[in-house]
Amino acid sequence: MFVFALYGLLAVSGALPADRVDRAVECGSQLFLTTNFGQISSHGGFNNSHNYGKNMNCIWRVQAPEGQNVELVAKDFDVEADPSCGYDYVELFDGDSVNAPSLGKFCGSVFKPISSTQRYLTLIFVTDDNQQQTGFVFFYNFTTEVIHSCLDNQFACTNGRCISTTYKCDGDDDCLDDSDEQNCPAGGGSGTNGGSGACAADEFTCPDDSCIDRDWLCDGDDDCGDGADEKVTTCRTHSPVQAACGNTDLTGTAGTIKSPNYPSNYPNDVLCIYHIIADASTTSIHFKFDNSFDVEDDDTCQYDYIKITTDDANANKHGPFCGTTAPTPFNVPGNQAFVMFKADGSTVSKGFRVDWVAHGN
Ligand SMILES: *[C@@H]1O[C@H](CO)[C@@H](O)[C@H](O)[C@H]1NC(C)=O
Ligand SMILES: *[C@@H]1O[C@H](CO)[C@@H](O)[C@H](O)[C@H]1NC(C)=O
Ligand SMILES: [Ca+2]
Repeated sequence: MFVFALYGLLAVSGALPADRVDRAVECGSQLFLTTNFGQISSHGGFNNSHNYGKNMNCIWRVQAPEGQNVELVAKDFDVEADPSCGYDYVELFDGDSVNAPSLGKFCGSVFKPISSTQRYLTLIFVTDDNQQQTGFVFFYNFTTEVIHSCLDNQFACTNGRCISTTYKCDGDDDCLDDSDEQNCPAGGGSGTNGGSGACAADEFTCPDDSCIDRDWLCDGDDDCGDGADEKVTTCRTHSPVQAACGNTDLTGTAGTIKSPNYPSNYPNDVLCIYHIIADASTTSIHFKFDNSFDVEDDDTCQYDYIKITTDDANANKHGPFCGTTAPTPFNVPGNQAFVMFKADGSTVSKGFRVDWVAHGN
């Protein structure tokens, strides 16, 4: 592990583009923080009553001595609140990179002490271009304890991980020890009707146990009220429209995704879901659309659309896109992204081509 960490540092400092060096000074650090009783603040202006910036994407990694864990305690915490932390958030990873298991996303004004379960803790701070708050100051120290308390809107997995309660009994093993799929009501666990078991077979159970028509899934409207019915993973497992394309995991460092038959017209009634899992060293994925873009136009893109997300409801949501103007290029933080294309039962168009490239640190 030690050798690996050293190698990582050398590799990073050798290949750092200039803009990344600047950004590392502004927020985050390419270096491991190794001094006990340290402090991490969201941005330099914290003490000067400046709110944090727009479109931030910072990373800090703390390294405790072998045999100790990293404990993180908030002195101040104020990050744009959202039920799924979909806009601005702190995310913690139990390891030396963002590829380690997530300990959860945090936003709002409550942050309970938490520790890693091994010597490394990775912390990212991601903000969008809307609404900035005062940010945070964390203290960290090294401890032999494992400190963990999930937030009110989180489910505590048996293995200690905290996941959004919306993932409980949704048919996917989000805890990675399947504890979120245990003790589900009868009728649940199979991927449909996982919530309360009280909804009809052609209905979807929202996290608050209300029932919505399954035709409303992935139609661009937030019918559950918390975004659960518009999540790509929900579309993948619960939508009545079968994924005719995609449904595969795309790996590597770059690729191209096209609508079916592109540049000829795509067919009616298609759902394509691609899950990009880029190489482990990836810190963001860059998306660039071909100018030749044509997806059935509508003011709200309710009929046919493409969207790209990290699948936390509204987190890092790009799209839905439709019409004849290609979306401008953008980055999605982390090494994973979902690309979803949906077409309804009428009016077909030429579609899209989008190239993605993984960027490392
Ligand atoms: C803010 O000011 C306090 C007291 O002057 C100082 O201890 C602390 O390090 C400062 N924090 C930041 C983020 O600059
Ligand atoms: C780490 O800091 C927290 C919060 O100040 C404190 O409760 C805890 O005892 C500290 N742990 C160690 C090992 O110093
Ligand atoms: Ca919907």
